[in-house]
Amino acid sequence: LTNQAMAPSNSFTVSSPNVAYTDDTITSKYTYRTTAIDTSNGKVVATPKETVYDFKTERKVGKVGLMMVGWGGNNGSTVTAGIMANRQNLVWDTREGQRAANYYGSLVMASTTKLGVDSKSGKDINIPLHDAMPMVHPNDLVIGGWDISSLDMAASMDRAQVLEPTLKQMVRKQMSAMKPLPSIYYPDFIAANQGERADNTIAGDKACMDHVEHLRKDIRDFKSQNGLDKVIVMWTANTERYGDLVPGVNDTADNLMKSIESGHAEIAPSTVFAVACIKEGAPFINGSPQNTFVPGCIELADQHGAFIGGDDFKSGQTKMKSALVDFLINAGIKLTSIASYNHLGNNDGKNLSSQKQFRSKEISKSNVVDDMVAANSCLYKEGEHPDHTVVIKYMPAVGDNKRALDEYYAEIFMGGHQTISLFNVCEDSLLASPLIIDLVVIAELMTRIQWRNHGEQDWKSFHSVLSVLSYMLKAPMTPPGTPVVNALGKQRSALVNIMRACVGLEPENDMTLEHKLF
Ligand code: NAI
Ligand code: DG6
Repeated sequence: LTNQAMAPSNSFTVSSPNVAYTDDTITSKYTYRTTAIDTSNGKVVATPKETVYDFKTERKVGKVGLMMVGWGGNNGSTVTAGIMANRQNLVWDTREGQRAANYYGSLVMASTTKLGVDSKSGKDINIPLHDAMPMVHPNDLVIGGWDISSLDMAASMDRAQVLEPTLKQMVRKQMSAMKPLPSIYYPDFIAANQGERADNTIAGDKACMDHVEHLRKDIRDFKSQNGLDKVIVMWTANTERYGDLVPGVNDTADNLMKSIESGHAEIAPSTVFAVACIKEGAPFINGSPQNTFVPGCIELADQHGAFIGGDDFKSGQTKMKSALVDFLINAGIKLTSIASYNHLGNNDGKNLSSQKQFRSKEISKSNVVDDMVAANSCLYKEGEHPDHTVVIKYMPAVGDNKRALDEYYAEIFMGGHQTISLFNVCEDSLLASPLIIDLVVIAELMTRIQWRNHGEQDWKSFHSVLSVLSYMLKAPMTPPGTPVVNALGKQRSALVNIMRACVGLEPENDMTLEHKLF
């Protein structure tokens, strides 16, 4: 091991006795500093604590495939066309002038992070997040997937009504050559109004092992046909209803597998996909709100050391909420109610006009401020919580241009009130597509990182449940028994600082003492 090799794909090297580069790996010895609190004896005693870890990252990214469930939907077709446009550096005419392909909205591709301070000028040096570690470039993703609708991707993109006609024309030929694989369809799980598009289905209307095996073979075939090193699978299909959690049915990995074998009616298509991916070792991410990851599924992932992540893309209204509420409560302002209305006219909105599917979305949109409220005992008594309501209405005329209206009502100094009103209009799928990219890029990265307690022999992977994906998800799943963090800033810091630890750098702490102590 040396500490001075530079891989061409990396934008910087770390010069430190704690970091070693080989052609294949980056290894860091990292001291994780936390504060342990002891409240016994009626006192609160804070003690600095240090844990030393080693991290090892494989530098070779390899050839990566992205398979989307619901490929022919608005998100699936938009992200596919977007990646093609980027790959070819396309420029197209719009009524507002020319537009060029970009990755705006992607944390990985369009945001930067402070690497450090230039020792000569004292200025911050910022790098694209994508350069913080070796990551797959989205332009290099090989894309495929499944849909219960047989439309090819060009027709799907037309149906979605998201992209400019001039752009669609430029990718039409390639898109028309892409056809979704048939998928499993259990009508009870999505709205009845979706039935008319289900013309591309695998026989059978409830879970069975044949379905698991069929999907596993689809993944293997996609991998071998395209010479891929790995495949990441993303659920961007319709929101399903919640599955009932039934003891003996989906509470343990064994019971879940038995329930699939016996065709139990409470096993959702998304759970069957998750099981197939877990068995195939393909990371599976749920971009919709339903409880795909029943306890038995999480246990199965853990048993197989397979990565899972979810739930529900955090694109617009909720992303604003998880930033704004964090700001308000951390500013000492007592938020007392949030009213969130939205209406949209795309197929997602049509599916959500059905009560059971709406309920899944209502749950994922409603829990996003809990941790911020619970953390501030100056403002909120134990168990006290702001009122929070979520309304979604289907309004066909506005298509994918979702309207989100939010009113935040807060109590300020001496009984006064502050009302903040937001009106957010945007193409829903243009916000969700970059999140799909981020989720894939980061999930892939996590497949190449290992850790161990310093001094131990054996390397391990991160926990199966990838909570590091939280920034992109409305209802972030965390390893069982661990806290959920919803605050957007904290989610970003966790992600960026884990990347820094993997290359042996301290967390970015924003103290900037070098500019204060001289
Ligand atoms: P969409 O309705 O346009 O696309 C969903 C696709 O899934 C459809 O093409 C449908 O035929 C297909 N499908 C349904 N069941 C399937 C199955 N069992 N197997 C394979 N394909 C299946 O919806 P859109 O707008 O693309 O959104 C997708 C999901 O992402 C929805 O659950 C939505 O709630 C969620 N989401 C979307 C966000 C956004 O901003 N667009 C943000 C957060 C979540
Ligand atoms: C309307 O709420 C439909 C939903 O699918 C949302 O568009 C989607 O979940 C995005 O929600 P948010 O709160 O992240 O903008």
